[in-house]
Amino acid sequence: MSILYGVPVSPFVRKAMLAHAHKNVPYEMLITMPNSDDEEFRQASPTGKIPAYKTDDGVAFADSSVIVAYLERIDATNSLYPDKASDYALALWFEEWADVSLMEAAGALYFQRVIGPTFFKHETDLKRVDEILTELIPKVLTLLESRITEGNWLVGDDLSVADIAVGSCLINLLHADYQIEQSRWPKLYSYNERFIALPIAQEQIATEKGMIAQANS
Ligand SMILES: N[C@@H](CCC(=O)N[C@@H](CS)C(=O)NCC(=O)O)C(=O)O
Repeated sequence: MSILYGVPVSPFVRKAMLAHAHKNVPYEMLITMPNSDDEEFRQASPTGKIPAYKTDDGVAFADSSVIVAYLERIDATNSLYPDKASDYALALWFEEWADVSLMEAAGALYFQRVIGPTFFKHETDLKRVDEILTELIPKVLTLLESRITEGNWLVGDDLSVADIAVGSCLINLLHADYQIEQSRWPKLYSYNERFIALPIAQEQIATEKGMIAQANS
């Protein structure tokens, strides 16, 4: 069976887990911290970043986008990539933007409020949180609001890699107790509700909440 290296509370590992769950592809999770010097993990991830992966035929690599693309090639059911070329491009754009820009804002808040205090015993930097809340987050949420169209999901009516990547960032906000203002970002508010209600998201959130509660106890 394939091996996923990482920890579920990492947003990029979460993205890989959500893709496996959506596509019903089984895997074994090997709990691995970023920068672990485990040899097999480093074979897969020379930079030490999580997630990393080893396929059931023994090929190792890292990066959530690579892992999701690999999954699609081994099992095309519940496809995460739209067929139409322009929709495919749009989905990849959302994924890239979420992994970089949305993650920069949502990940910063999640680190300050959850990951730092829970797993590294860092104190929350309230000045930094203020900057994140007043500058970083409104900018990305306003952009996202402007890109949400009529369909159920970000690119049309089917869930795609765009939703898996953006949704992974929205789960950061949920853990960090950030409420999306309905009056300011109405389309995003509804989109977030829809994503969080998905059974795959609910299951992922429950797993992560369990880990966070255990680390805090
Ligand atoms: N582009 C990578 C980013 C992975 C990433 O930055 N992972 C973080 C954990 S959420 C990490 O391992 N950080 C450790 C480091 O940068 O040294 C992906 O999509 O997998």
